[in-house]
Amino acid sequence: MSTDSVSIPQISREKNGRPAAPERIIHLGIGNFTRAHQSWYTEHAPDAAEWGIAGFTGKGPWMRDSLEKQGCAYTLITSGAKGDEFEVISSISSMHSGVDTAALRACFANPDISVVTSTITEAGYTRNQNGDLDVANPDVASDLQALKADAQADGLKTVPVRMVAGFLARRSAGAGPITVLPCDNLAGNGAAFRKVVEQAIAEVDPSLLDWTRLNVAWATSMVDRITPATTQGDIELVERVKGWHDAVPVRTEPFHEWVIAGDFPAGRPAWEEVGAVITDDVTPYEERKLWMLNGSHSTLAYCGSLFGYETVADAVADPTLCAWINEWWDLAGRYVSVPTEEYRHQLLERFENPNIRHLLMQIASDGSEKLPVRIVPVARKALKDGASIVPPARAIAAWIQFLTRYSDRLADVNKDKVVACARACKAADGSIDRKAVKYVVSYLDHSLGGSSAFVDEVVNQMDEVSGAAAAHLMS
Ligand code: CS2
Repeated sequence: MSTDSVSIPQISREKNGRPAAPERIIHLGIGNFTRAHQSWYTEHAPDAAEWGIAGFTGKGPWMRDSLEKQGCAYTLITSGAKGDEFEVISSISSMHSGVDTAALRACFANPDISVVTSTITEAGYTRNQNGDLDVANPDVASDLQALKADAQADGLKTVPVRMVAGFLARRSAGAGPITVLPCDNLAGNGAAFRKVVEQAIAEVDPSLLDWTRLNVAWATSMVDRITPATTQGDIELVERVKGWHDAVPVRTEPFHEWVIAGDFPAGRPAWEEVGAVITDDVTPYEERKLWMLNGSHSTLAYCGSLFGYETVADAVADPTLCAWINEWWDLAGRYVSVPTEEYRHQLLERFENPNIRHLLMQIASDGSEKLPVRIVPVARKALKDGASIVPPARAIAAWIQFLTRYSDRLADVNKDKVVACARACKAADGSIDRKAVKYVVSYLDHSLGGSSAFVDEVVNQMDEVSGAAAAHLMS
C-alpha cells in the first residue's frame, strides 16, 4: 500500500460502480482471469442489470475479504501498447469462500441461478492420468466420504464434489434446470467436467444422475485474455489516476475472446452482443488457442526462465526464443483447422505488449497438468505424420530442467513427484539418464514415452536447451 493511501478513499460500489444485479450466475474460482474476462463480458452485456455473479474463491477467503470491503466492485486496467484505460466492474454481486459449502448450496437452491461457470485451472478437475476423477487423491476421497455421510457436509475442498453438493441442494429445492459452463484451458472442458462430476455423483448418490440428466446442460467454452497477477504498482497506478484505493485491481490486455457452445435452458446474459461467439463446435478455436497461445506460453515459460528472463515480453524479444516459438507455431498451426496466419501475428503483438508484465513463473506453474493439454497433442500428431518433433521435445526438455533449477520457487500440484523424477534425469556428472527421461515423458503421456524417437529427441533437446541457455547467460 502506498504511504498516503490512508487519505485516499476506498473504491466502493455505491460511489464508483452500479447497483448489484440479482444473482443468476455462480462462478467457481474467482481470480484475476475471470475478473478480466467473464465479469467483463457480463458487465458489458446489454442485460447486465439482470445478471449478477455469486463468486466463490478457489481456495482461501482472501479474494472474498478484499472484494467484500469494496462492495465487490473493482478497477479493471486495460493496457494496450499505447497506454492504460480504467473502468469499474460491478458484475460480481456477492463473494463467498470456496470452502463455504453451505453458501454454495444456498446459491444452487436459488431458482434464479441459471448458469454455473468455472475457472478452477486444470488441476481443479482433480483428474487422474486417464481423465477420470482421481479417487486416490486424499482430498477427493475425504470429500466423497464426508458428503456421502452427510448431505449437509461443509468445508468441501474439491470442485467436483462441491458440484455434487450443489446439485443435491438444487434437486431438493426443485429449483429447475441449470447450465454448467466451464472456462478452463482444457480441450472439451464441458465433457471433462461432466465426467468427473458424474463420477463423483456415482460415488455419493447415484440416484442424482437421473436428475442431472434431465436438468443439467453441459456447455463448453474457449476463453482468452492475458491477465497477469496484480502488483503493488497496479494498486498505486489506480490511486494516482483514479484517486481511489483498490486493493485488488486487475490489469489485462485489450484482446479478449470467448467462444461458447451449449444449451442454456434457463437463459444467460446476451454475451454475444459484446463479442462472445456462440457456435455449435468450439473444438477448432479451442485447439488454436490451447496449442498456439498456451503451448507457446509454456515453451517460453520454461525456456525463457532458463535463459534468465522474467516476463513474456522480455523472453519473446530474444531472437533464439522468438525463433523457437515460431517453430512451435509452424508445427502447431498444421493441425489447427481454422486460419492461423493472422492469429500468430496477433499473438506476437500480444506477447510483446510492453504494458503487460506477464511473469514466466506464473505461466510455469502446474506444468504437469498443462503440458498434457498444450504440448502433448501436437507432439502426438507430429510423431504420427513424420513432422518435426523438435518443438514439443524442446518444451518438455526445458520443463524437466526448469523443475530442478527452480524447485524452490515452483508451484505445481504434483511438485514432489515431478521434481523427484526430473532430478533423476541428470546424473551427478551432468550426463542425462535416458531411462529417467523416458519415465518423465511417460508421466505426461504413455504413448509419447513409448516412442524411442521422441524420448531421444527430448534427451537431445535437454543438451540443446541448456547449451543455448548457458551461452546466452555468458554473453
Ligand atoms: C497462461 C494462461 O498461465 C498460463 O498458463 O498460458 O493463463 C494464458 O495467459 C491465458 O490462457 C490467456 O487467455
